[in-house]
Amino acid sequence: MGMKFEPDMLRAYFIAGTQDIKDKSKTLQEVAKQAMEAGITAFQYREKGPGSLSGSARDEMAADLREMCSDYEIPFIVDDDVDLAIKTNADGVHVGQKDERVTKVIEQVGTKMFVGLSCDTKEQIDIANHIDGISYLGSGPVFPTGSKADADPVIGVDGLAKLVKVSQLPVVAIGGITEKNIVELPKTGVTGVSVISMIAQSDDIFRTVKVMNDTFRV
Ligand code: TZP
Ligand code: MG
Repeated sequence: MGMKFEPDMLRAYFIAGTQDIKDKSKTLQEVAKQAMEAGITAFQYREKGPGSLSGSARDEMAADLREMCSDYEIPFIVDDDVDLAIKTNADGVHVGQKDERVTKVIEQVGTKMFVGLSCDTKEQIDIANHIDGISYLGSGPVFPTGSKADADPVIGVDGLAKLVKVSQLPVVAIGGITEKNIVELPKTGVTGVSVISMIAQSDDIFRTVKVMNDTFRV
């Protein structure tokens, strides 16, 4: 049994895989460790797309990051891979609409870890509201993103606010969030933000994570 889900975990949520570290003088472990030192509230391992690891290299990376999350007492969440989540004893697993079916994932691991689901339409949220075993929703992309080649259309700040109204679960915003535009998000009712490049490409991870935490601290 992993860490129990708390909405606070969504405040400063860092998502990353090897492909997101563009400055190859740094490793993902180094960037993740700095982000943890700086106070991220959750980490999701998302090894996907060009430049990502596979096989045993991926398993070893996952094991490293899992251990670091335990040390820093933040949840380790695996994107779209129930087997890897089980292997690493993850605290959570996150799936999208095009990934493994969320009801199947809940059946497989719902007693052992929490489950997050990406929803970017009201219809998807209506369905999620009626599924027992989902802990939080991720909604976006709020702004244009360069981190996901097959990202769905941008929903904007107003679109996000409409989704939060419909959701019975806490919502974390995703997609194109920066230190500039993050100020537009608390008014939508989201619990926090999940980001890739804002941290992975930051010139000062401590400042960046502080902005995230300060924006959403209750
Ligand atoms: N899902 C929707 S947008 C996105 C994902 C995984 C990428 C977010 O990356 P960034 O760099 O924070 O825009
Ligand atoms: Mg996915």
